[in-house]
Amino acid sequence: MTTVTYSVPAIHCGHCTHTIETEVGELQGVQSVKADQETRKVQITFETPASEEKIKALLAEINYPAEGLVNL
Ligand SMILES: [Cu+2]
Repeated sequence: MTTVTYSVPAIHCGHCTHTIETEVGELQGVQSVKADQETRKVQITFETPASEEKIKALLAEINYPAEGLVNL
């Protein structure tokens, strides 16, 4: 299991966080998604077959591109 936190500047309201949590949550292998409106960060816990590549591709596809990995 891997947990990553991405910076997603396109987040601006609760609708955005809901969309991200729903869409990324549907990706096979994703265990949890927490999008934060205040910090504009998304924390995702996943295992195979999900991967950082797939998650980033999906975020870009739904117009919430990840701008960078946040090191915790
Ligand atoms: Cu929004």
